[in-house]
Amino acid sequence: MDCLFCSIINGDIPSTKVYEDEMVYAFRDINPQAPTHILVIPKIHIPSVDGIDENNSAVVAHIFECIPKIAKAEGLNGGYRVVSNCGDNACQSVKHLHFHILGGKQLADSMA
Ligand code: DGP
Repeated sequence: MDCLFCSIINGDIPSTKVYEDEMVYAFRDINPQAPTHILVIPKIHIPSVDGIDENNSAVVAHIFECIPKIAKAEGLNGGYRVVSNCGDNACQSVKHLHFHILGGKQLADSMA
């Protein structure tokens, strides 16, 4: 399967890693939209939020255990935003489930 984020997990495409364990990989977004912009992804290929089900939701729960630890390590004490774009209307550009962590400044009040 030709997937950009699977290639990043495999190390075929370089990335700036901020966290990794047996289920999860987190790295800096190549086009940061905030002073801190990290992508947190499952190592298994799930195309989007739409692909989460009872067979794979444990990795999603684990991602949400990792996110506060990553945020703390990044010093995001003032708060941060977690976003996952799902599908074309949400402008999802990479079809591998990912959660954006955005922080390091006062973020916009509007999300859409
Ligand atoms: P989304 O639009 O929600 O699908 O977000 C995809 C994000 O992936 C976007 O913010 C840019 C980032 N991205 C795309 N290609 C690369 C890459 O090769 N390396 C890194 N680090 N980030 C990438």
